[in-house]
Amino acid sequence: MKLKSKILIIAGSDSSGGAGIQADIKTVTTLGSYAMTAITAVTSQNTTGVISITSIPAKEISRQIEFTSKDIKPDVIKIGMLHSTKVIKSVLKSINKIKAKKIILDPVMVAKGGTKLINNQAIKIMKSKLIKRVTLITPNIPEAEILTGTKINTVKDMVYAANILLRLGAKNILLKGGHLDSKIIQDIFVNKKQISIFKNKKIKTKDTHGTGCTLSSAIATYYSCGKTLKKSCDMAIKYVNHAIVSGPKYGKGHGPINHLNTINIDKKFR
Ligand code: PXL
Repeated sequence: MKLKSKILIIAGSDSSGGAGIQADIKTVTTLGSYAMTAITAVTSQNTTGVISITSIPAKEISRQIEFTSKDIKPDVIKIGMLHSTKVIKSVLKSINKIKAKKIILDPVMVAKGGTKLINNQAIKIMKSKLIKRVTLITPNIPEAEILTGTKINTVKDMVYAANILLRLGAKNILLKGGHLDSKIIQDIFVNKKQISIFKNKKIKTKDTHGTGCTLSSAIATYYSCGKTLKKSCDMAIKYVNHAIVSGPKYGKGHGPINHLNTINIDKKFR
């Protein structure tokens, strides 16, 4: 199979393999593209929770981004876990230096088990500087609540929060509705010109570890292959849904999804 495109993933490592860099590489690879990485932190975890987080020095994160990109230019960058102000500043500097244009940001804040993956000071700079530098942000409801200072209980509240994010400088937003209590999940795609709602049946399972990482990496891959952002979101949501349905039921806690589900692999989307 010929490789379709090149993606640089800037994110944390999840030793359990379901989220973080591991989920990102599996997704990009499964969808037929070439994955490169800049690791921001190493987490020790299993499906029941995170026991420790070790930061990678900010300088080393910048080196991974800049030196790698200098040789193999990524078509799209996906950003995941950024735990400190120092790390965000370095990443901003590096993506500016390499003149990155297409960037998907998953504003990772809390792991499934409840462990915080970013500190409060870093959230501030994500809000004031990073959001406006990227092409698309993909917050879930708790993340959108923190970024906008609003409470989200309905789809109307989601639209309201997305508009605040637009005012903060976000160009495109995919606000994921999975945390609302309903049988249908409504994810909304918003920019200055349009609001689209993707509706999908909620799948009843506790095994959803890494869905956010997987979704943003799938979006990055489809987008790198020339799909529009909206279409990329639509296709990525379907990919994640199939990965959840075919989950391997591993572990005693929040288990991983099946990145290798073959639904879209053979389809020529480029
Ligand atoms: O799903 C968010 C996430 C992102 N990045 C890393 C993680 C997790 C969740 O556990 O471990 C490294």
